[in-house]
Amino acid sequence: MTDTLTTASNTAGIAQERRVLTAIPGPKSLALQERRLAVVPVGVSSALPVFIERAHGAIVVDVDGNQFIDLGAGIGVMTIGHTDDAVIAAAAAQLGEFTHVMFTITPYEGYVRVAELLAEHTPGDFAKKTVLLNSGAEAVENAVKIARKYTGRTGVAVLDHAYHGRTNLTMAMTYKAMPYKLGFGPFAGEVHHAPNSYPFRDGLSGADAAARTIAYLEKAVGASDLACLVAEPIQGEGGFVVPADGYLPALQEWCTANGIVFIADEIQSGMARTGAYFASEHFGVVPDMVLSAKGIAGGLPIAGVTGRAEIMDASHPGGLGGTFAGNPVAAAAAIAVFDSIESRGLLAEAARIEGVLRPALLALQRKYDVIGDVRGIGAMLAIELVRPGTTDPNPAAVSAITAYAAQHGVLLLSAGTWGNVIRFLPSLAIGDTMLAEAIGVLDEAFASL
Ligand code: PLZ
Repeated sequence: MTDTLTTASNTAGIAQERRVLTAIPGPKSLALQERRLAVVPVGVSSALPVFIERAHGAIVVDVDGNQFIDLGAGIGVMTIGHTDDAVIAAAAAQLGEFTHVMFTITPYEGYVRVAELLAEHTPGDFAKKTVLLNSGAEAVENAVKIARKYTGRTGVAVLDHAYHGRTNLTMAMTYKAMPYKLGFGPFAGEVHHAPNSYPFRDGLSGADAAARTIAYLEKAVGASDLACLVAEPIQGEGGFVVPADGYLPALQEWCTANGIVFIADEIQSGMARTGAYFASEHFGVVPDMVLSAKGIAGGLPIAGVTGRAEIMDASHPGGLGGTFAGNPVAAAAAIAVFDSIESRGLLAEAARIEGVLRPALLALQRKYDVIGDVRGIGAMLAIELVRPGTTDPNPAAVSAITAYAAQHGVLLLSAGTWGNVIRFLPSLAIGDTMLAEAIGVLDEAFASL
């Protein structure tokens, strides 16, 4: 794949190259940051206060003209690349037709088409239905709501190190207190946190880790009180934690045996990121419900809960909805994203990226003993940093590496319960040359530690 992209948009002139022209942040960003601090609360902080003006492909350009190689894609949203022609064209065409009528007043085809595409591309060949929402957290909320209605039970099981959102229920479902929960309670009840599978830290086989999860839930809650178990097939904010083989199938089997709805939160891991439409496929699980958001619409806000028709139909008419939910412009963009994944063979691009990035990360691990683990699938890879010779988390090294990278024109995201993970989730449009260049900067960053 070449590093030259063409586009119909006014971002056509953005060369797919790294360019550092000023100190980072530059003077214009600093001035904007000052305005921002006066009117935006400190609770909404930014990992890197450089203000973005334009973006294309895998490059974001700041107001000072600096060009960054984007290895985070806005946390896995810009999966098919920034300002993608097909997405722009589809959204623009819809903008000129109508932007809102509200599906629960008068419906439109785009919503139905997105539901058809999700039914087709989520795991499982049974009848499925989809409700569309605006955000990942809202999808999680609705999945729980539907599972409760279907089962007539209240309990919600989640896994340690999970992230499910920032609303009241999803804060309760999220593991990490700081920054997501501290002082923001009381939280929704009936949420139960069970141990997960974290091979690097627990050393357990999938079967043993699942036995531990299940034993906890049976003892502390009781299977018959659980409406659903919500799990990220690969934990996102938790640090791209890939469960041991057999862990997820064992959980699913237990859920099925006990009438518990098995829900895959694929908000970060889904939509082609791992080289499959949904990461569940890599683990051989077919969830009762799959949640999607982030990468589904090229940056426009839309999210979906897709599940077995009989579960999804448990809600009475009028029980599900929302003003902007399934917005027609976002739906048009989502259809263009699905089309692009097919017509451009983007699932294979995730494998190509893994083919370049994984060996490079493993080589860095051999060189720098601060890298304790290299893991992930497709274009969802991570390194976990430790104090050399131990598994003690090393968040200071992550801060130093991400700061060095930013100074040198590479946007890198951290993750993990201890903030000691660097995650790589670039756009599938990133070329090999830019990947290699970013790896070069990463190598320099580790050398500078
Ligand atoms: N479930 C698995 O990854 C969003 C949030 C970053 P929303 N993750 C990034 C932040 O600091 O807010 C996420 C996720 C998984 C749910 C969500 C929530 O999705 O669209 O942010 O609500």
